[in-house]
Order: sequence, then C-alpha cells, then structure tokens
Amino acid sequence: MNTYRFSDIQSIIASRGLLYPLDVMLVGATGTGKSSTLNALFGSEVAKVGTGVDPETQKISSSRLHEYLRFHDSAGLGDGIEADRHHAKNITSQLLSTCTCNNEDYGFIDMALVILDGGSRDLGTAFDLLERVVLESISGDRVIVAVNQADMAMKGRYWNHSTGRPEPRLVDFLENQMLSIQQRLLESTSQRIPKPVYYSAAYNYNTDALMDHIIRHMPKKRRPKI
Ligand SMILES: Nc1nc2c(ncn2[C@@H]2O[C@H](COP(=O)(O)OP(=O)(O)O)[C@@H](O)[C@H]2O)c(=O)[nH]1
Ligand SMILES: [Mg+2]
Repeated sequence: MNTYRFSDIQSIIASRGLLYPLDVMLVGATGTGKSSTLNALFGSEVAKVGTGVDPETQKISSSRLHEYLRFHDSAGLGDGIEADRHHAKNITSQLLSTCTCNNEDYGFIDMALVILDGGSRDLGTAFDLLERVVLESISGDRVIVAVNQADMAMKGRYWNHSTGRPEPRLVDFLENQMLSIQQRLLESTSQRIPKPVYYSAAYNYNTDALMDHIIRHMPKKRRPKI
C-alpha cells in the first residue's frame, strides 16, 4: 500500500466533513493507461494492464488505496460505437449514483479522474467523453484531467530515456498542451477544470505530482445529489 500523503488526505477529509473513502472515478479510452496509472499510484499491481475491465459485464471495478481513498476503474471508450454508447451510459449512471448519510442523499462519486493518452495525436474521443459525458454529470471543479504517456508525446523525441524525464522542449510542449486542454473545455462547456497534469505511468514520472494534484483539488464539500 502506498501511504504517500496519507495524513494530508485524512485531515482534509476530516476538516471538510467529507464522506470517506473519497470515491474517484477513473475514466478514459481503452489503452490510455488507466490500469497502469492505478498501479503507479498504488505502488503495486492492483489492476491488470492491457486488458479492459471485465468486458463481459462492463462492471466497474474498485480498488481502495487506504481507508480514505478509493478508485473506480470504468470500462474505456474507443471500442466501437455500440460499445461506447454502452460505456457512456454506465459512466453516466455511476456519476449520478447516490449514497445516503444521516437521511441526506449525496453523489456517490466525489471526483472524476479522466486520463488522456499523451502519445495520441487525436484527442477527439477524449474531448467527446469529457464534453458529452463526464462534464454533463459532474461539475468541472471535481474533474481532474491527466495526460499519461508523456514519454510518447512529440513522438517520443524529446524524452530522455536515461533519466526517465522530458527534455525542456517536451516540457514546453506539454505545458502548452495542458493549457490548451483547459481552455478548450472552458470554451466548449463553460466549465473551468483545474489545469491538467502530465505524467508517465510507465516511467513512474510525475505520478507523485498526479497524487498531489488530486489532493490539491479534493472537494471543498460533500457532493450534492443532482
Ligand atoms: N509508453 C508508455 N506506455 C504506457 C504508459 N502507460 C501505459 N502504457 C502502456 O499502454 C498500454 C495500455 O495500458 P493500460 O494501463 O492497460 O490501459 P487501460 O486500457 O486504460 O487500462 C499497455 O501496453 C501499457 O504498458 C506510459 O506512460 N507510457
Ligand atoms: Mg485497464
């Protein structure tokens, strides 16, 4: 178990009166690296890499980092129109599901973590998912966008394989990409999401930064039922 910043998470939850474990839904196209990201965050293998999530039933599988944080890995999109429609419906119903505490209903999912593939030239499916599915059902301040596979951006040219880090040119490119993703979503949905972060699950590069980012944007209060 990875206990990185465990006590911060614990004290934020306590001071804000949040319900725990905090439930984070993982969303992204198949192959973006959702399972790899979970494994990197957990520091051990909790999710199978290179396989969908229980494709038979499209069930959403959950893994608990510790008492205070739980992730729900959803089936990825990008598997064909029919399958995508089905996945989108599942994601929506999960985002709209509720839980009850002291006779009050709250949104069950506290935050969504949307993973994009930094190696892909076409982020169309990802934006579709964000604009038409995720941001329709959960507010932008609860949506973390994270770009994985930073090592594959710019065709992998400015990735330093010996240090496992990007060269300055790639850093510039990625920084700009994060701003433009945030800007595009602001224009298309009028919702301001936190500036996305980039990382590489394969190289374990910036995965602590991803966790820092999640913690920095933990909700200020319980999520009201929609
Ligand atoms: N180069 C590179 N490959 C990655 C990275 N993260 C995941 N992959 C690879 O991408 C493929 C899909 O990863 P997986 O975690 O199963 O994606 P999922 O379908 O979203 O759960 C696997 O072959 C991984 O090894 C990364 O940061 N860089
Ligand atoms: Mg997976």
